[in-house]
Amino acid sequence: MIRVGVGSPRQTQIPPLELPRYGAERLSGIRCITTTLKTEIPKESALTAMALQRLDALAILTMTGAGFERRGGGATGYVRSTYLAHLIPDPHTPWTISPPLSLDQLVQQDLLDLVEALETEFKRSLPLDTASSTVPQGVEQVLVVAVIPQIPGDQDGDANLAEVALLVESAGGVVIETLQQKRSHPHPQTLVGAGKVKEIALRAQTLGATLIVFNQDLSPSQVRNLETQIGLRVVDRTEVILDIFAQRAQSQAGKLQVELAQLEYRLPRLAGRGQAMSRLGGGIGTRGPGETKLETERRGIQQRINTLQQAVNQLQAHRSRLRQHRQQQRVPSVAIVGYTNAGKSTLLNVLTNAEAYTADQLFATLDPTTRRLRITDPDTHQTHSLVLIDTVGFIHNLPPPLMDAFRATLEEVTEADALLHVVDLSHPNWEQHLRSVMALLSTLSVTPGPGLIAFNKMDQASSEALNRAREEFPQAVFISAQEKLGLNTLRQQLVNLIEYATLPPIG
Ligand SMILES: Nc1nc2c(ncn2[C@@H]2O[C@H](COP(=O)(O)OP(=O)(O)OP(=O)(O)O)[C@@H](O)[C@H]2O)c(=O)[nH]1
Ligand SMILES: [Mg+2]
Repeated sequence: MIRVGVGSPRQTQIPPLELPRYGAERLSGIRCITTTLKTEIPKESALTAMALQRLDALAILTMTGAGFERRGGGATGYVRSTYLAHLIPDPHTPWTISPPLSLDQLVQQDLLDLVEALETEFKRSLPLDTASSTVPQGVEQVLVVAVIPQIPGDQDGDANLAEVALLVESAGGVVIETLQQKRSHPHPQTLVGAGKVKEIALRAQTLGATLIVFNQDLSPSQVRNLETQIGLRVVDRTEVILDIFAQRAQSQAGKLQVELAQLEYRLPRLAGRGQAMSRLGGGIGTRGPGETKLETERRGIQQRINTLQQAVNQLQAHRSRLRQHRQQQRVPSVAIVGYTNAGKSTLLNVLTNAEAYTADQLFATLDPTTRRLRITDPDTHQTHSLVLIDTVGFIHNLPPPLMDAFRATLEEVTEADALLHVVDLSHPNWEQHLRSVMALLSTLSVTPGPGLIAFNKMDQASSEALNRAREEFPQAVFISAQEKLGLNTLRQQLVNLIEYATLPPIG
């Protein structure tokens, strides 16, 4: 097919969405010939356009001729010299340009040979785990874009980067690269500036990314603008979290709450998503309610949201009856809370021989698990009985639609007699995690009972962290759920906690 465009290679570039996609080790099969009046070597913008379209090659003909220059083109112009540019697997200068060639020399180039050789080189240069041959089909290849707000003295930036990567992995994707940008003011249309958008598009093309994840929330129009300019699906942190939740939800109640959260988040984001961006294909940000559901008119979705809201209300009422039943039996309850991946489910398992799912991923647990725990006092031989509740973990900036949809689950926490706050002391950001959990707890409508902090994973914690935690939280217990360390002290403290929590009011 021959496509004729008027303008520079950048202006006449084929829109990213229309380009064929074969992955990072293949070229597009498109060759482009461009003419220019200038004699100097091709401009960077033309070469960038070549890289963005993954052109097989770009032939540049520099034209000259008296009539040509005076009358603005036509038959009197002739080719002065030509250049042949093509991509190479080099992250810094991803292209190379030939020395000036005569037209005859250019015509003699064997482009098929060149393309074949280049594709072999591209394949060889890709890191092993991203070469398409080793990546199972359907695993999202993610380019993470981290916009770091420029706040003086902010050290949380790096930690948040690691967290986005963990979120992507927990959703089943592979992070192939992270691009960072420090920005004090977000760009209203695209969050990052135009230059950065181009860089993202270029890197995504070069690496064969299938999805772009931003570490910050994007407005609906920002998503649309970015998708058109980059030519790939773009999702934000909240979508990734919603996706993990959708994958983890096992129970009826869990699925119900996830669907509600997703619909509430997506309703304002529905309008005008291009056909090519149809979410039918699967992958991160596409699970949960199906595409057909999302395409139904807003009213339909609003009705579904209403129905789900009612179902969640019923769930709330049902859970509340269960709790009342427990209270009548006078069994005190302790909710295990903490940042996601702190080791809450592992702790429940070692204390009660439960078989809750544990994994080194974020949001492994979604549905609450409740287990009876009996503790015998070694001195008095008196037996205390309590109910331990393990539930969904927290994360900083937990998306508001999730907070709302999961109110029935979060109530298990707020209605417990006491809280056991598990903190992963081996995590470099344990203090930030602890603060985030405290902050989230304080936003819940019902104030939870007294709390006990258990610093977990002390088998892997640094001595600095141990000392810091001991100094700042002298009342806390130090445990390793995995290595079963400190559990007797914890049991004793739990007894003290429920005795304190269930003291009859004075007077
Ligand atoms: N080294 C070490 N690892 C632990 C310890 N306790 C738990 N882990 C590991 O930490 C990871 C997370 O444990 P989970 O029990 O699933 O954590 P969680 O708090 O329930 O996490 P979510 O349900 O995802 O919020 C797992 O890989 C556990 O094996 C510990 O004491 N030491
Ligand atoms: Mg868990």
